[in-house]
Amino acid sequence: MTGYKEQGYLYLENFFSEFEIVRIEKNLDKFHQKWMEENASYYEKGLLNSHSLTSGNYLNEEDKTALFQFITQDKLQAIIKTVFSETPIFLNTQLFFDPKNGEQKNYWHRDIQYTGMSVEEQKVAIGNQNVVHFRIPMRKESGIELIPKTHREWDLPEEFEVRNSLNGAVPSDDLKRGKVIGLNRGDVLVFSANMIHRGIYGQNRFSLDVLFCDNIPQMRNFIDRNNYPSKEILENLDNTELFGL
Ligand SMILES: O=C(O)CCC(=O)C(=O)O
Repeated sequence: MTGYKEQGYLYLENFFSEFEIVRIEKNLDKFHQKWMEENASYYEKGLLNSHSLTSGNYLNEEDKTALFQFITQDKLQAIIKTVFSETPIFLNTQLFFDPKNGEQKNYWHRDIQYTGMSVEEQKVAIGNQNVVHFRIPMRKESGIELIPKTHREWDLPEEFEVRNSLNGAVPSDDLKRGKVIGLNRGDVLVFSANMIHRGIYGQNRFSLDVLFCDNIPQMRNFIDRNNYPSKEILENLDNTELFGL
């Protein structure tokens, strides 16, 4: 499990057994079905992900417990320890699926570019603030394209132009340093949200992303405590330090 700190990502093939995946898959399907019923207009307009599976009422307490037990299991904890220098905290969950329109273009970005920070602030922040995605695909998918090492390194000029649509470039333009990581059911891709990356759509993808971040005041502002486990659920979990406890 080496390489994350230098490269900004970690690809673990065949990490989960079929048994482990099946246990959460039915909950993800249930959430997605309800989300689609209530958010059809956003899906029509191009939305390709939902979030906050552990808040709201699409899932019941039993479903949420199963999801939290998956998130806090020792096996994932072992990766978390190699990725973060200090114990991180749980940020949220997301589901990624294909956009309705098969022609819709993907977009290179760093998650941090949407936080309202200036470019100068972002350059500093990628050195000392971390949000990490654990992508867990339910199906074979084309995966994520990323630029290794950019979790700590700033863009080349053409990369900055592409993700910010400058000088005639558009965010879906190909980038020379891009590396595609295709994924299969059972695999995990751990990657820093600081990195320059984009999703590759197609193959009817359906992936759970679990996000963790540094337990520091700047990041705690982004946490919605409604996504955290209830007292009753916490009693059934290990590794509760992931919730700052
Ligand atoms: O899979 C995608 O469509 C994009 C994923 C992504 O950009 C992210 O997780 O931050």
